Amino acid sequence: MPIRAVAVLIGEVVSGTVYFEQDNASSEVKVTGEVKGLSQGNHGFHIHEFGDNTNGCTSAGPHFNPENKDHGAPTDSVRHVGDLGNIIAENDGNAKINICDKMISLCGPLSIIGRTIVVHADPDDMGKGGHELSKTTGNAGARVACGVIGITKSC
Ligand SMILES: [Cu+2]
Ligand SMILES: [Zn+2]
Repeated sequence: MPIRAVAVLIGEVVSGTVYFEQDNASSEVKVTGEVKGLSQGNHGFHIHEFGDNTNGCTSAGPHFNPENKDHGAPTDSVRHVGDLGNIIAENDGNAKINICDKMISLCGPLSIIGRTIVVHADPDDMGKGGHELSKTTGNAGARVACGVIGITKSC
């Protein structure tokens, strides 16, 4: 039976809904949904460590990184588990999400359930921008919306 999860993203201007689906414990996770209210272009999109929004998206902590690696692109072998790259907003400010990721999981030690998904103001440079923050955050700037990932009904 597939495992499903959902996050409702809330920010001052930006909002959205993100769905996660995994067929079984060893299969990739399908990430779909929509985020609106963004500026046109790329926006960093990550799973952060904590499911804590008590002080807004800041309380979500750093990128989910249980294997203690440098920040990278989703396709890199050296990456944070939480590194999902960028989502792309069209000129209407809407970004459609359609990602398949082999690293995150909805169960086991790499589970993202109870953690936070964050959308950033700026593009994620995937660790290659040469900025002092490239290897930790991808220099993706402010956290413009976030939401805690929770288990949802399976069908
Ligand atoms: Cu982030
Ligand atoms: Zn990262």
